[in-house]
Amino acid sequence: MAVAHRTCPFCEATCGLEVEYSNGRVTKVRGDADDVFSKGFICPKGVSLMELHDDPDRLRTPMIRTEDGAFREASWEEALALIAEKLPPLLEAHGRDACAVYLGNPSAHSLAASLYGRPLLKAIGTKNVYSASTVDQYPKQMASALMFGTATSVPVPDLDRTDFLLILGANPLASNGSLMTAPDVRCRLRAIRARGGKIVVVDPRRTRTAKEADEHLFIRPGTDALLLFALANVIFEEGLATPVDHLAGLDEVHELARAFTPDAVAGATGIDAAAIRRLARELAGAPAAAVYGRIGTTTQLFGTTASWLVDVLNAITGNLDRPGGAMFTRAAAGQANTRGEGGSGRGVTFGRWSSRVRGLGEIFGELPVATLGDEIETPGEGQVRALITIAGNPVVSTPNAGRLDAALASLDFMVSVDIYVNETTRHADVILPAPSPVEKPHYDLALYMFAVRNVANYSPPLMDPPDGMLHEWETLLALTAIVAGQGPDADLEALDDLIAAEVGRLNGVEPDAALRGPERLLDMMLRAGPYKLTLADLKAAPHGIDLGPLEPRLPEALRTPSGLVELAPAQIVADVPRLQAAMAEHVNGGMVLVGRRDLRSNNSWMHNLPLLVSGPERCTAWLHPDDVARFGLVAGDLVSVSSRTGAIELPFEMTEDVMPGVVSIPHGWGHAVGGVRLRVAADHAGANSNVLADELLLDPVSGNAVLNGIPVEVAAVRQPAAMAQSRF
Ligand SMILES: Nc1nc2c(c(=O)[nH]1)N[C@H]1C(S)=C(S)[C@@H](COP(=O)(O)OP(=O)(O)OC[C@H]3O[C@@H](n4cnc5c(=O)[nH]c(N)nc54)[C@H](O)[C@@H]3O)O[C@H]1N2
Ligand SMILES: Nc1nc2c(c(=O)[nH]1)N[C@H]1C(S)=C(S)[C@@H](COP(=O)(O)OP(=O)(O)OC[C@H]3O[C@@H](n4cnc5c(=O)[nH]c(N)nc54)[C@H](O)[C@@H]3O)O[C@H]1N2
Ligand code: SF4
Ligand SMILES: [Mo]
Repeated sequence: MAVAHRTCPFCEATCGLEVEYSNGRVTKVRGDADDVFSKGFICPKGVSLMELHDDPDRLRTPMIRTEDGAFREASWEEALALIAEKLPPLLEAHGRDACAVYLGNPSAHSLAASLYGRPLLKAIGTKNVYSASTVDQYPKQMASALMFGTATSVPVPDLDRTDFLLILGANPLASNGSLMTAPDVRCRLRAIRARGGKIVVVDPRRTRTAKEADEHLFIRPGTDALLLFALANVIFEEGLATPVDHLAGLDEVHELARAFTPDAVAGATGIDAAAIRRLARELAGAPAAAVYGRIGTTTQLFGTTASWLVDVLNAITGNLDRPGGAMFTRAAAGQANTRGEGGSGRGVTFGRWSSRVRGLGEIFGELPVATLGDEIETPGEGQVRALITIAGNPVVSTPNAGRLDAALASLDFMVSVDIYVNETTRHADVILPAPSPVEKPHYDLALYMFAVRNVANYSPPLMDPPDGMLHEWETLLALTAIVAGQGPDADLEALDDLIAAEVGRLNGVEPDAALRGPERLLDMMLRAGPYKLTLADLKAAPHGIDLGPLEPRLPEALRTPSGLVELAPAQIVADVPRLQAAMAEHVNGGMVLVGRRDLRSNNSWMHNLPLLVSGPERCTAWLHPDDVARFGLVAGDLVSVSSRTGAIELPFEMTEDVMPGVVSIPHGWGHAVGGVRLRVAADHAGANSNVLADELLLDPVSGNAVLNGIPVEVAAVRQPAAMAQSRF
């Protein structure tokens, strides 16, 4: 038996795991007590690494779809040869845009995708690049890029030193934190209160995080921007503003905030004006405070505007870039705002091209995934006819799931790099599997850019992939060679050398000839990074390297052309009239849908692991008792929830933890569809909530999908066995 220490790849918390293994099996997983960042913390998903490694449904060989729609196992040679036979002629005949790519969430946790995804996209040369980022955090990254100059210049709450934390639309006790890499959030939150600080949570649900907080405010979904503007209004009007240095546009923001008085927003938000005034004074008066918003504030109608206002508040209360406030991480590798001189830069440009059917603007090189179905279904020049998915399950994760499901079935050719035959990959002609997490190298290139401490931790593979299986980075290289017309037997080492040379050139360092693959690239990025680390340094520190608490970085961290924090970016300011109109519309009494995460889920893909999926059914609709009564629901009923795009039926739970007028359903379920190979998940199928998400509802600034605050109809569906009387 051997023991090794490695970083958990399943969520953004980057916990250290202690893994026991022998003969190709993982025999025990526990938290690594010596990990410099997580100090022994682990959650049930980390433990389930063992079950994932063993899962008989996890693919070990490529799969090819046969005439009758079933899959058969194939060799790597055969699978790659088939792709080389089908894909290049399609590109030749219909142009590069005919092939779309969708990158899913695990790509952000994967060295292979982080380092070898870009070369593949470049080789395809398509503008049809999609990812989970447009059903997630792009509004925050867009606002940050406009204000601070790069997509990864996202201020994170300095959890370990703050005295006042205002959390909107995030439930880190279930999600373990996002755009805030912080293992063991509960412990860090408790420490805030233990040192006399205060936590306020704003959420249409009373979440586990809200229950840990000093105060919870219910908010009508989609109205955070109104609340945040009203907080700014009070801070300005009462003379409480203590703005940080290096700001441009302060007067403009002050002017814009005038309309959003607490009284003006109270109706729409459902939060009374006195509570807003008090919150503003507390926020402005705390020695150090941080405002933090996540999924509930990004995946909604005002995603970019709300994300922007979070940092407007941090800036005008003097908390941007100060210890205990919202600070900029300084990652050891790959972060754009650590490169070059600093202090100013080129900034970012959006909308460099647009989607063909709906004319939606490009954002960070991608198009909004909410329009992928349009691009597949609409005939004409540039129609998408082929799709490559990499670690993604858009049929469950993206809006109007029913339509996208049908659209995928109409493709001429589809390749998935994935570990399961699931709701999405069942449409693929070829599925190329990836090794298990313990068979891969791991380094959280992206997530360390948003960590609440500066840390770095590298995990080499513990064991080799099964015989003949390519490493995921080799698979991406093989696909790159194929779309570049080099055929299925290209010299991948030569291609990797080219990529290494390019990464070396960009970083101003020479590749280490003793290394190859992702290790060679990561080593160069570390050496070029702000701490001048090497891969060897990280290998010598299996519990990670602590690079210290966050330090003030302004103005050095800025990459805006002006060299200032752009407090009033034109693209966002232009959206304010729409917000003002929404303030007047308010509360129509209709039901709206919001999501919900559970500690033992991971979006759509960990429901095949018994340890995580067992227990009471979790895919239920939460309804407030007033709504239960209003819709005449009794125990044993199912509830039907419908929207413009579709309808689902599922069990309901009556709870005062959700506000009236709001129904909460978790995403990531709906596994009872033909052709998937998810034998455990099939018994806990649940319903796919994204059947209800409307692909036409977007945050117009970023193109990000609206997944929270979707108008729906709710009705009782009486079951034959239902009791006449409620058990509540
Ligand atoms: N209604 C609603 N919808 C949502 C959300 C919401 O809050 N509400 N959240 C959104 C968010 S934040 C996100 S990030 C997206 C997620 O959207 P997706 O990324 O599309 O969905 P996941 O469920 O994360 O799917 C991950 C896929 O990766 C595969 N996989 C796992 N590990 C590996 C690996 O090592 N290699 C490879 N190649 N594949 C692997 C899994 O089998 C699965 O197919 O969903 C979004 N959708
Ligand atoms: N266990 C588990 N952990 C995960 C994931 C998972 O699926 N399961 N997914 C991972 C991923 S990909 C991500 S992006 C992160 C997300 O991390 P979080 O953002 O912390 O995710 P959620 O737990 O969905 O919390 C979002 C909260 O927003 C609330 N909300 C909905 N609408 C609104 C609104 O209009 N305003 C406000 N103020 N609140 C609203 C919801 O009720 C919910 O409590 O989690 C990651 N971690
Ligand atoms: S919190 Fe996230 S990183 Fe930590 S063990 Fe759980 S899934 Fe893994
Ligand atoms: Mo996400």
